[in-house]
Amino acid sequence: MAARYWNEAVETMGRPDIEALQLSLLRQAVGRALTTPFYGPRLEAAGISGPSDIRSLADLRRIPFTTKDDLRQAFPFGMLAAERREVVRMHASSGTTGVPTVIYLTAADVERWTDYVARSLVATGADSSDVLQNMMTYGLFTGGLGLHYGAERVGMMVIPAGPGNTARQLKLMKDFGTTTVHATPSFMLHLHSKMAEEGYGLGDLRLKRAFCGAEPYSEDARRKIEALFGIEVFNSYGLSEMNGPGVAFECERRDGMHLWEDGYILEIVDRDSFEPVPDGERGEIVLTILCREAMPLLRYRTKDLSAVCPEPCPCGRTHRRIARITGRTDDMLIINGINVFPSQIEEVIMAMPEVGNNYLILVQKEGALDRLTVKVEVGPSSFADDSRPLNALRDRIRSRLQASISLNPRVELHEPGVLPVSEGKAKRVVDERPKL
Ligand code: DLL
Repeated sequence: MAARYWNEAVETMGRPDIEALQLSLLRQAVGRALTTPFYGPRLEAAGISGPSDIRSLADLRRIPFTTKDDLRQAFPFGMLAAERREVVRMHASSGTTGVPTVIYLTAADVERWTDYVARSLVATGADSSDVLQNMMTYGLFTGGLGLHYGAERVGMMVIPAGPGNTARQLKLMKDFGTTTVHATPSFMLHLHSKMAEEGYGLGDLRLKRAFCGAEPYSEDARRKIEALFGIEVFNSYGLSEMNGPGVAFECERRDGMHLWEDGYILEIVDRDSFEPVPDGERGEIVLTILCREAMPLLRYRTKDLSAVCPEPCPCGRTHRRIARITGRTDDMLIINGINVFPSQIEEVIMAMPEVGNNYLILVQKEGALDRLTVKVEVGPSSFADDSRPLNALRDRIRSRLQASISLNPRVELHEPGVLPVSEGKAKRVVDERPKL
């Protein structure tokens, strides 16, 4: 197979060159981080007061980890390393509470991100002859704009469809000869389940490939989507803290995701001891973004579990591959691609005096999509003969939850004592979706 590159020199760099580049970029990143209210005192406390204190890549381990909670503490500008007037874009993702995780980018940062995405897409075999339908959300979520810019850079014709609305998606696919889609894997399965009903057959489509990510899925799910549509599915990993999509992407081999090591330093650490694990062993992904001017993030604990694929990739790219993500070390739920922390739901519910102390979060599959139900106990007086106040309360809970988590849950109200009370630590989340 003739490997095609976007930037061959960078993508096939030898390991010593990658490491030398990482060291020099890490020094710059540390220099920038030191100027921020969050990292300044933290790095000083770790004995790092200037870039020259980083003498080798091994010194990375002197830097303390950064967590999502740190991002929350630093909200809104505690990690900003650029002048406000240099910032051209922000994105945000859910935090563990109502405080979101915010990321800032300068024009040069957007440019670099665009480059990581462009090279990822070319690695899948995509080129300017392709029509890309982007079914990810445009907005604060990074899946829409992030991939869009990279695809345009490659010269693909981009249809900025956004998510949902299967009938319109299928019509766009047919009318414009979409060859490539970007979607969550669950939406791909949902789309297929609606095709016949909407009057479309595979013969109406010119689809060749899909970029799927933003939520966990199994190898079986990949094969299923490939078989149903007769296409190739490429796994794509990213997180808003590290820009978004374009952190790691599968090449034409579809066997692990190349993580762009000129942009990120990858560590995989034991989930309990935080010591590095050998290649091939699973642990938590820890990432350092090397070049983001507006907002450095050093040794960010992603909470995602993966492993380094130890073998070099036959495609010729030297940037190491990570294996499919098999889970998280925290309780973050990903529901139809949207990140939700149970604590966000609790915060909304507990702020409503009509609501009792017991609640349950239920996540199920409904067809190909995820379904969130929040069961809430309310005071006995709410269950009077007149059901109108109850309905109003249900609507109020639903709309407050929707405002907080950007999902429209089903809300069930129950009389006190109906929901199970667990002994010891309350089990608030029941996730009935099939495991990976
Ligand atoms: O989901 C960015 C993205 C957009 C990635 C489009 C890929 C495609 P966040 O909303 O910040 O950003 O969520 C990041 O989603 O920490 C993982 O837990 C999960 N995740 C992302 N990609 C994958 C994947 C975007 N391919 C969080 N497999 C991450 C499994 C994934 N989980």
